Amino acid sequence: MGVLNVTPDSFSDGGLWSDPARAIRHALEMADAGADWIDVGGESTRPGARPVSVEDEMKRVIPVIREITAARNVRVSVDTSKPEVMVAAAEAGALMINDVYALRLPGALEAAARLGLPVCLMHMQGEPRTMQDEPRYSDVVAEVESFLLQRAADCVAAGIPREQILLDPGFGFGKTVQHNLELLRQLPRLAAHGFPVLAGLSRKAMLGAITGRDKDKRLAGSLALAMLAAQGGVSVLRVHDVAQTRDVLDVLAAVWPDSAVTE
Ligand code: 7PJ
Repeated sequence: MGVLNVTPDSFSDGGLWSDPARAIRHALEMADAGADWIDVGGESTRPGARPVSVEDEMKRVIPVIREITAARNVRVSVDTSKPEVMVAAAEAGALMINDVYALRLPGALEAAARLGLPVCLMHMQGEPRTMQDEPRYSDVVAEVESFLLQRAADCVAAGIPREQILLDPGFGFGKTVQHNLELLRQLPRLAAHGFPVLAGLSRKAMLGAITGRDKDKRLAGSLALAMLAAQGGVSVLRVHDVAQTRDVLDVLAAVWPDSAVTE
């Protein structure tokens, strides 16, 4: 899954693709490089980021989704928490809802269920503005797991079929480096529940902490994490560097044919 942030202030490619024509070109490059999904987001979830209005988020993402789906045979997911944006994105051709709030905002669960699209439920402790201030868990893996399973049960109760639900531990969302590493080590446990697991590790701050490198120099670290996550049973990798990640997965699939990431 290739990341397309159509925002002025995202984690690692902030502002780069905020011009729609450039954003679309970048999305098509990622599709040609082997992305099965393009994840289009119009609201930054970076620590400290400001909220965006429904209107502004729509203006950013809807034309881009429309153009990507018209130009290439690639599936688009929409990275949003707002029910209005979910509905408009689906109408524009989006085929999955990726929500860092796991459909907890008012109306989001009902909107997603009505649309009948697959949903990715992500764990986040707190909210983006303050989530990295002092993340605390008594058992991070158990807490993330039980939150995600409860949200999945809520989705099923709302009418979303089990097969349409993906789980994501939310690396970097209200977590210290140690929390992230523990979640990474325990991915097989999360994957054991039968829901496909999605992981976003690409260029994240934990790599800055581990390697000491700035965001634009985290490719090797990101690829190492992609390999580890794939071996941990992840089904979808949300990444910035699609071609290079493809190579990693091709190598992994050659060595261990059964471990191939499916999307
Ligand atoms: C994630 C996401 C993630 C899911 C972002 C960044 C931050 N959605 N949106 N999982 N991260 N599902 O790309 O660094 O990890 S925005």
